[in-house]
Amino acid sequence: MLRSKKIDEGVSVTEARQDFYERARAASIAPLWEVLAGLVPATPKPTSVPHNWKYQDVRKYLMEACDLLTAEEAERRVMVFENPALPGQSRVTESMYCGMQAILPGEVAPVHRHVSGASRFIVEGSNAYTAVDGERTMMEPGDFVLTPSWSWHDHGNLSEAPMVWLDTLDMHMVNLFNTSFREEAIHTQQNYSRPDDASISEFASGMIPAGFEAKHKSSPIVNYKYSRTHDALKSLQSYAEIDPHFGHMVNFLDPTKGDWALPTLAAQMRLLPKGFQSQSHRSTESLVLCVVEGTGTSKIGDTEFDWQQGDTLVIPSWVEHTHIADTEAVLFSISDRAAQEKLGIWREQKR
Ligand code: 1HN
Repeated sequence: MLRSKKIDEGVSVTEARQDFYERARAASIAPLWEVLAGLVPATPKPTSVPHNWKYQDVRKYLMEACDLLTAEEAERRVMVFENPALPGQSRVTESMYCGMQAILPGEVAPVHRHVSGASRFIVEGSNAYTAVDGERTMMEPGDFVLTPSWSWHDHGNLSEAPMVWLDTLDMHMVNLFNTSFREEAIHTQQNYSRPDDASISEFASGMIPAGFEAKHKSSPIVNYKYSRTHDALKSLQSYAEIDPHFGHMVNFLDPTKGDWALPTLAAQMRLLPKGFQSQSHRSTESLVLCVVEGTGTSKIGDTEFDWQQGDTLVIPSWVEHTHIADTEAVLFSISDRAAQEKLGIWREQKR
């Protein structure tokens, strides 16, 4: 038998049905057929919209915040990227949180930890550090730094200039499940139990310490240094066939497990040669891009966004996009793909 009706057509409302719905609702019971099409859309229907936060605008607000309060007062002096379609929710998309944090010379952002896992992507400055569970790393532009779930972390700036980075956290996923815990340390700074960048020496060169046992689901590497990432991209560019959708791209992985560096967030870095135009792509991940080097234009859905160093773009789920590089460009990206893959729900479509 052929079906006589499609889900999207809905069900007509009669007086008797309406009366029934109202009585049921009063008992906290509701008819599924009134909401089914919206609950289970045929394709993703994000509320969030594509956007580009121009770094020069963001920086002005950050520097104004620096005049108004200290990093310690704020705990973290961050200006949050709020999707224009989701104001007041601290969401860059439905599932992702992003913001830019500034720390001035001599300031500290005190030690705390939370269930939500985080990453930093350095945009401006040098010689400021993050310390994670007893290991300190000095950060430079392009570095990708992890503060895994429940790891103690604090930041400090030993330089003469502000440092600015992009924070990405998975707290909207954590809060969906109501699994958030948070703790503040008594002191503002940690004792260092290992040499600076010990995890780079021990885990980022194709070997791991014998007998290593993973303590958590994230990579043990604290800082994926841009000098190494850039090297990898340049090596690929020198001989490898370019991917028509992604350019030359590397994935930031946990070398002890082969999975993404964080269990919920997937980070990548791509190099787009001058004049490169990517073929159209979409996937179910919410993707945030940050421009490391170069200039170009991205068409995201129907909107074109010109970008330059420090700009942060967001591509909601299932929105088709292409990138054009006017100069050689390097783009960092971070998304909820790692969580989606673990749930078996990630999809992509290449054109
Ligand atoms: C946090 O701990 C940091 O450690 C940055 O730098 C942003 C946003 C919400 C909750 C915790 C950080 C954050 C955050």
